[in-house]
Amino acid sequence: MNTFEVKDMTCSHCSSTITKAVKARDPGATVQIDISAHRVQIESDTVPAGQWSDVIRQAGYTPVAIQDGAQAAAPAAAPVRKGCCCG
Ligand SMILES: [Cu+2]
Repeated sequence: MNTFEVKDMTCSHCSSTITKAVKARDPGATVQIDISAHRVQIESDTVPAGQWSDVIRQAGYTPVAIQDGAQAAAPAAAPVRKGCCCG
């Protein structure tokens, strides 16, 4: 299980963009998104855990990896661009 906090994911458009990006990388992956908590959980048997933050970043969002049960750390850098028109 890979868990990310994605602060710039703010609506269902954002979550569908991220879901599509994940499915494009691994059609068999399971994606669980909680928009109000800005959480993305990805389960995949084939893609190494370290690659998912890049997948989310390339979709235009700013993921912060979360250890199980831990609080998200502050993002290392400001977002390159806003992920969505609604932000
Ligand atoms: Cu949005």
